[in-house]
Amino acid sequence: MKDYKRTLVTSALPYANGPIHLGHLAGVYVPSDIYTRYQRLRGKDIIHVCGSDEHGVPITLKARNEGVSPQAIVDRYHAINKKAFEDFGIAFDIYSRTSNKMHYETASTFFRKLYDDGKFIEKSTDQYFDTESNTFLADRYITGTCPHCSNPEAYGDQCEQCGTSLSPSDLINPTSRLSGSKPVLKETKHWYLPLDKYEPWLKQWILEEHKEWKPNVYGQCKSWIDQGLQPRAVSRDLNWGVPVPVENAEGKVLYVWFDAPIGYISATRELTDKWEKYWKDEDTRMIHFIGKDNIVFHCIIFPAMLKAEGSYILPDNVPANEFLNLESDKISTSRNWAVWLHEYLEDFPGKQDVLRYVLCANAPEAKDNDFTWKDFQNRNNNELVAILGNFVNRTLVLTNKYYDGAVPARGQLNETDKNVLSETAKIVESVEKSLESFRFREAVKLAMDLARLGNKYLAETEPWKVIKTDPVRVETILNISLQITAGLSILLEPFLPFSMKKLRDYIGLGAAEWELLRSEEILKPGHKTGKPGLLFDKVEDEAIQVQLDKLKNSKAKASNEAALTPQKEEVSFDDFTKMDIRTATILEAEKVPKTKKLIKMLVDTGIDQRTIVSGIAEYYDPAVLPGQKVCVLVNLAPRKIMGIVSQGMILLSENSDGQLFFVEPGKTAHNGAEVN
Ligand code: B3M
Ligand code: ZN
Repeated sequence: MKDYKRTLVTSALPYANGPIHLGHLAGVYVPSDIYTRYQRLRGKDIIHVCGSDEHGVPITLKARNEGVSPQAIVDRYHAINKKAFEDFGIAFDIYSRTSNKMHYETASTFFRKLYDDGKFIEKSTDQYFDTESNTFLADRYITGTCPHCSNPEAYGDQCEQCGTSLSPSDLINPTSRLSGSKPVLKETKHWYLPLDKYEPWLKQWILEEHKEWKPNVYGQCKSWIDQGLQPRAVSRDLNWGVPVPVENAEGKVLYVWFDAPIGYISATRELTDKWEKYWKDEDTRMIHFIGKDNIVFHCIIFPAMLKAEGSYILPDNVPANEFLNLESDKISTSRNWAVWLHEYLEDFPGKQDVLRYVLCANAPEAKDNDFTWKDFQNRNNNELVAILGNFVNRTLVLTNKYYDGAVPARGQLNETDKNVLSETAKIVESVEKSLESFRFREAVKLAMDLARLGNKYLAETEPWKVIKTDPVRVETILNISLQITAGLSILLEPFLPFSMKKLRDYIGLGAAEWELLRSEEILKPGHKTGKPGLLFDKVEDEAIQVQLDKLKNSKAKASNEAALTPQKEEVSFDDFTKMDIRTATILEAEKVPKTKKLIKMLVDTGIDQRTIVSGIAEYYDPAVLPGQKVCVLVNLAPRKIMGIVSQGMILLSENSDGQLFFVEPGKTAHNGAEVN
């Protein structure tokens, strides 16, 4: 690898429309902080930039729902998230924000350069426009009927019932979420980055020159490039964002994913007037830390923007992590299925390092992984307390007991001593190699091996016994144990900054200097160590149960809110009698190909045998359905779903935990019996 003079580390800018949760930490911020802390300890010239991503439709939607301005939303969450990162020791050199002046100026200048250099395609297309609120509608602002499954509440970009991704023009009866009115198609001009033109260069730069990128990153880039790159709109008809800096562009802003990565540049400009040596000097190594959903933006779109602008360096590596699930379920803000950092600290005050440790040891580096509170408890109790805490505590207690805290001089080294010292050096080297290769799970396990080595050394040498017969020997044993203790306080600093600072205070060691790990003795004979405290304490079952109950309540509450919709408006008896509901039996059932949720059934309604399609594939195996008695609304107008004509609707109820159930008639009900 090239010998760079300096490193620029960026961490994905979290949207300022909600708090940070442990998935964010695991995916992006613990790895980027570990890497940056390590490089700083090695004395490298490195900066770490981050900040709030404050534009985009979700922020304007949240503002509308709360009846406040987008600025109020981003001000709230910028402050919450900035504090959460500080509380967890994520040591950015700057945590900026993209609604500030520096960013507007940086992003506008960047866009204008590409515009003036003729790098954009200008194209006018028809977009949905809400005449009542006089605004163009972003995809999420439009709902309508899904053409595939007839879900009446599908969004302009996706149907959440059958999972199909859509564009607004696919929707049947599109409706504006702003005014409820029917939007009209209106011509609008936007600027497009012709990614297709950069395809040959991206093929060479990524697929040929960066084969060392993590397989999950390289693979995603390859599949995007193999599918063929298309021009991508870099502006939107919105009133919240960086205004498009060209004439006659009122009401148009930069697309959030165009301006956000430029936020890394603006943050650097805020941090240092020497920002160009980080962004425009080939002797700088740029590394982006992100989650897998941001790979295309950081490996394809942003590099194409940088290449088009012409004066910037390109990322040398993008070690993206996969996703972390929580108790075997996807983390979800809307279902409150998450562990929010500020809430974690309320429940586990002072235990930031425990979460950092568990999220690193269990990181989704190559594939999605699962966080469980049981694993959190086990790793705290069986690793941090029983291995690391236990070793350093025994060493310091014995040093205080035998030498009043002073480091004893070592005497003649025997084979065991020599092995421990050479093993220690090997562990340090292996931790460095893992960290340099962004293998943080491996690195933290290797670092903890040093504590395991220390425990084994004490168990083999038994100073508490030997003290009676050979006190000189004990001086050597404890000298070596103290060197290992000091070594741990430096080696684990990137992972456990709070606890290792405490440990260095106990042993009277100042700032962690990585080079000390190569010295013969970190703590010299006669050096005074202090009174040891407990670095970690046990997490009890009750504390874990509280967290599990919290999650269970969230799930019940979320689905309860979903299921217990308020009573609908009153209907007359005549309205009801229009509906013809019959008892029926399912004869055949099969999954609808290319959908996640749909099953096609042949149903005997007593009147006839007919085909009905239902969104129940996530709850029922088609094989068990033949013979199932159901109630069917037989006079519902037929609907085409994924090309299948569905004649009627099988009545289903949704339980509080989101489970779907058939509304079943009595066992002896005949097919065709009327339900009144
Ligand atoms: N705001 C993070 C996300 O997709 C997105 C990252 C921007 S980094 C320039 O949640
Ligand atoms: Zn659908």
